[in-house]
Amino acid sequence: MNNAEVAHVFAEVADLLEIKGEDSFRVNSYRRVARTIGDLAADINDLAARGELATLPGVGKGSADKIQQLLETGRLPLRDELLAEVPGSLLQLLRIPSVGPKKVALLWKERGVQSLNDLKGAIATGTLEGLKGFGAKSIEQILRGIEFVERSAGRTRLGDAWEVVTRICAALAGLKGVERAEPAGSFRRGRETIGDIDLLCVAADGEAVIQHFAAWPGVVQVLGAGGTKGSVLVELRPGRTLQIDLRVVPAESFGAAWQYFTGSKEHNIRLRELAQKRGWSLNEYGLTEGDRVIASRTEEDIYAALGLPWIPPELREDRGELELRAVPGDLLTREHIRGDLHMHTVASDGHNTIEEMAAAARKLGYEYICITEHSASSVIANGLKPPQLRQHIEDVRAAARRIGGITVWVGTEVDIRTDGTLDYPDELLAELDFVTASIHAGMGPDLAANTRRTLAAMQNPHVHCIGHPTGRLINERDAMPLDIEAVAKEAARTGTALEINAHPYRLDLKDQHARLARDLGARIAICTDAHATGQLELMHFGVVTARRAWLRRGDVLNTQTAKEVATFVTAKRRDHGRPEIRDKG
Ligand code: DGT
Ligand code: CA
Ligand code: CA
Ligand code: ZN
Repeated sequence: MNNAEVAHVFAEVADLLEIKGEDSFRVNSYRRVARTIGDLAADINDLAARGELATLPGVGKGSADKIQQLLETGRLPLRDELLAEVPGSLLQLLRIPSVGPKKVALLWKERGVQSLNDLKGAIATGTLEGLKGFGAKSIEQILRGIEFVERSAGRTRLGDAWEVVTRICAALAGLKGVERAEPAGSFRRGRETIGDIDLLCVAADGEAVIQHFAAWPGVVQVLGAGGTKGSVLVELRPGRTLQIDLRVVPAESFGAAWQYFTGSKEHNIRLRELAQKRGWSLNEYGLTEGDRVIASRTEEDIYAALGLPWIPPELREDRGELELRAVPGDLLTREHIRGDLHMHTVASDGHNTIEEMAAAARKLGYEYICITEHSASSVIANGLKPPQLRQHIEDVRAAARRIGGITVWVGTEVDIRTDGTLDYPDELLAELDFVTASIHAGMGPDLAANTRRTLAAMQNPHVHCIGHPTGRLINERDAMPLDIEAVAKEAARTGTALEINAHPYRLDLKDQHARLARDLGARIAICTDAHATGQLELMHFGVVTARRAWLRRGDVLNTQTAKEVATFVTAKRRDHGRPEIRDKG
């Protein structure tokens, strides 16, 4: 089992215990273990082999034994015992954003609800009437939540698919007689969620490759396995499968197949129209005129024959890319990124020290990082009260002097309160090198209120970036309603950056919003929000999202040098005070 799978089992146990009604201390200890393992950079199996499980924060002897047992047997007896008492189908209900274990327990114990379908039935027949916490407003919210769950069902987050796809492609490429193995489809285009995975490979013996593919250890079901095509389900975590299709194609038409199966369908339709205008046809075997093959070996050949530059997969969504005469040479790449401006350490809810984060960032080739702990309102995230922040500033500055080869700044991820004010006074914010302001609580359904709150934060001269602006959690929680246009314009006016939070559960701003924000003049910062050293590598997903937004190097704040970022910070402090103050001056 990998880290994510182990974390999932512990999180599920916590949910089951809470639904059952166990005391919150016990529930939280399982939840803490789940979180620690989920954020871990090292492989849990390695730690277990070295007998170091109990050294992890929040992991005592008892939990260490349970992890060990889970790794050895793939089972946790406590989970099985709980599932004998609490219907497992209740866990579906937890996917509804406004429903937590306490509400699930009420629904189950008071109204006999055991599944999502039961809940829909109970709402339709009015059975929930009189149940505490289920008034008309709350039921409306639950109905919206059910609609959201059904909408996101079956789609897998890009980050969750990443590891399995990378592993399987590497395994295929290593097989004898396999020339290459590549992902296509929405995965290659970097969409935030993936319906199924489409893989292509060139191989001497197609049938042998498909047989290998079907016998891969992660496969839980073989849907089909022939001479040129195989289709399987792999288990991402207990109860969650992902379909992977593998096609073996001839080397001479690999480019045509890769182009076709990368999509998007809309992009392909437009491309086929261009071919048809010339009297040609285009399909997964090639671009042809009658029996004559015009292009098929590489994607570049196909696009060139149609008078187009090779279009990067992230752009293939029929959003104007077929009108491009040339793809911008400075379309953002991971190599352009010089630093990361949003990360946490053990000082709030992170798992590594300042030194460890800095060393990991230096290894990635970064020139600078900024440590941004949570503020006091984020109690569960162990946010810092003002005196603690003052001490923390000293700590980071001292660490920065010890660490060579990278600039280490001290900042904060300050909470934007409901009224738009911030969690720290301006004098304290003024001491920081970079301030990200985020909404973590009270994300209401009111667009005007959410927008006002965000604009107010940007009007503070000490706020340099808005973190995860819409607050969504992909497949878990919808974005809060927000006037992106107004936010982007104010960001441009005040010299405030907007974040693309690179965590694959967030990707917030999303691609289309980031593109709009840039078009309206806003600067974008792409940051990982890392809570552990390994998560600094999530930058990749932020860059993919930025490419889908057509962002270029100059659009992104953290492609700039440390000196230029510092200039961005001082420019805002100088030019964009609170409007009422500036207007008087
Ligand atoms: P997904 O799996 O829902 O996240 O999205 P895709 O884009 O991976 O779609 P999928 O798996 O159904 O098909 C993979 C690619 O194959 C798709 O992006 C384009 C191509 N394709 C599939 N069906 C058609 C079609 O009817 N016409 C054309 N032109 N291309 C198609
Ligand atoms: Ca697909
Ligand atoms: Ca497919
Ligand atoms: Zn954060």
